[in-house]
Amino acid sequence: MQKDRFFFINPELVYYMETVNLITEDAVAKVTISRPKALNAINSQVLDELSQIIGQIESDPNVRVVVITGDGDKSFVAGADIAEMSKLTPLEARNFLTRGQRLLDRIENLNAITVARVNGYALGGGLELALACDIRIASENALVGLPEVSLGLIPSFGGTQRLTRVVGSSVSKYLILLGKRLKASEALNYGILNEVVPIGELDSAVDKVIDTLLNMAPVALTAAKNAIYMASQTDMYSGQELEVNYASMCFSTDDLREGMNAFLEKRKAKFTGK
Ligand code: DAK
Repeated sequence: MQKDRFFFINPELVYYMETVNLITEDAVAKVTISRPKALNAINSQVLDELSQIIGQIESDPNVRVVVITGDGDKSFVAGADIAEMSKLTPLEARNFLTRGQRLLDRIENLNAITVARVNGYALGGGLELALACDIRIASENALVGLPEVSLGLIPSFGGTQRLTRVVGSSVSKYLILLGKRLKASEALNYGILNEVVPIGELDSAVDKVIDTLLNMAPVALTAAKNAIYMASQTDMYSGQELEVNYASMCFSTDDLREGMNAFLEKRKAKFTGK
């Protein structure tokens, strides 16, 4: 496929860059990281292009679900690019690190719900990217881990923080300090992955998740996502206060009336996002 940069609209928005592309159709944006020869490892070009693509998604209020995946059926993202990193000076590394952390923060804080379609290796920065997503659906051939200490490094795109929030410090230390690479089924048991399916069923599993999300009330979805995010940022009292505020705000939406009326009238709700 040609990899020039261009937009075209109708019926889809397609944005092809050299290493990352975006296809937006209706309310769903699909982002693919594409450096198959390096198993989709993240170099500074990927960081730049992914950042532009995420900017595109941030500015499109119609996008409700974002799927992030890697090109091919072998690798989601095999980490930050080791060949490039091996030549970085401390200052260059700091710049790379800061841009990577900020980008993953932006992905974590998108209003849309994000789904990592983990189609193979998700190591180092690859797992960190998946951990910044809301939901992780993986194929059985996925292998996940944060093996940075084996390279003389530590996870630096937020991995020490996000993995610990998902699995707790005991398991996080066990995985990071031993540089463990987990099979998909093991990662599923730890709760790092949410679903694992045969590779041939990955797209239908992701589609099912997308359909379910698109059938939920949009305002409630974003409110729930933000409230859950704040659970790791604040104390119990403030978190609950925020939860009450979000919940009361839902009572001002047409969608709440529609959802409750639909239940009482024994029909499927039709949400409008208002
Ligand atoms: N970077 C660059 N190239 C990679 C790569 C990576 N992370 N992973 C794989 N490749 C390349 C291989 O070099 C090989 O290239 P050629 O030799 O063909 O040119 C090609 O992809 C195919 O890889 P293999 O031949 O090794 O394929 P296998 O199926 O045998 O093995 C593997 C796949 C994923 C198990 C293996 O490639 C592997 O172990 N890769 C490294 C995985 C890894 O350690 N990932 C963590 C990287 S560290 C920071 C910011 C962020 C980070 C760090 C610092 N700051 C700036 C401070 C993040 C760090 C990381 O992510």
